[in-house]
Amino acid sequence: MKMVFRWFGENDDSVTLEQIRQIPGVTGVVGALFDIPVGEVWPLERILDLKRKVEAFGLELEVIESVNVHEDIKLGLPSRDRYIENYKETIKNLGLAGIKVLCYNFMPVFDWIRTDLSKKLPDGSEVMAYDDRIIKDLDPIKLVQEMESGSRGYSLPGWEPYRLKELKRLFELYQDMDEEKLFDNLKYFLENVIPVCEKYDVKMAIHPDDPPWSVFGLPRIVTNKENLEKIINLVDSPYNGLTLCSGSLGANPENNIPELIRYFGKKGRIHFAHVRNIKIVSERAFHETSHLSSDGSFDMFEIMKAYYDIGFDGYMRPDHGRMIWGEKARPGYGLYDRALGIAYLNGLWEAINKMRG
Ligand SMILES: [Mn+2]
Repeated sequence: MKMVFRWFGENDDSVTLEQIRQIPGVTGVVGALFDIPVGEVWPLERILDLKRKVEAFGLELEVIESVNVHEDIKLGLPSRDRYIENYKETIKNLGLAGIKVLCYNFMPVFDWIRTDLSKKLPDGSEVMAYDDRIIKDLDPIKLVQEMESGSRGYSLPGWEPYRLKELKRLFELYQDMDEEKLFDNLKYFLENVIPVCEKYDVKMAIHPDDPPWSVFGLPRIVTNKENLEKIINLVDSPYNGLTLCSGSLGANPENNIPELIRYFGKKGRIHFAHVRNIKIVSERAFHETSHLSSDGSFDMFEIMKAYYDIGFDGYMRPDHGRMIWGEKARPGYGLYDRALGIAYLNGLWEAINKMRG
């Protein structure tokens, strides 16, 4: 297991590489080029430039999160071929730069969704929360405005302005889209890009939908065991793999996270692990928590044990953290609570390792 930490770059992150390198056990960062418009090629020189910056602090850059997939690809429009060609070029450049894993998602229109970016917990810490009852009565445009006003001035990954300015048009385009058609479009995408991944040794790792159910009537397919199985079989290659995000999949209590880790881990298809806890408060309502088992709904010991038992040698990162100790940062992505999460996960790992002897 290689412990890594998500970093948004020197212009858009309150956390510095200097700080990240001081978190015990962290070997690298998860990065991206956030200024390149979706659908455009990531130039090799820009990727190398980012890599050099990261390596100057003794850290590795081997995981990218995310290269966003253009809506025309998800929609299966004729224009998708041009964007897929660009995506293939980006994969090639990432491979030439030594990137090993590419995390992406296939969620229509929206990326991850929360109804509250700074819910206050009894101890004064702030977390992100989701409640389906709020979503049901909400105009998507209103949600976008709330996400923007709650982001403390940082761009939120997945909520880039380009994606949202055409909201109305996108909803119309998705009107006739069902899960089956979305699967077909993912298959077409993967059939085209996986051969390039194999050639340049870059593993695709699809991130689950967050939350793992339909929102605003839009189809979502990266949601449960059955669908994950279907996805890895769309193109049967070790390069067609998963980012197993416990907090996303686990929002549906029917998803047994340790079981999913063991099942897909044994198939060699988990390339990237997002490990975090959430507290499910009622059906389709949850808030984020510290990583500690007793603070949330998951048994983090069982989750880490599952990774240990499958001999997981991929990349792992803590996922969202709480906002604590007065820190001002992008919601979910402060330094303090994610660093605490890493210390805790590393502690579990060491204990399991010594226990297993
Ligand atoms: Mn995640």
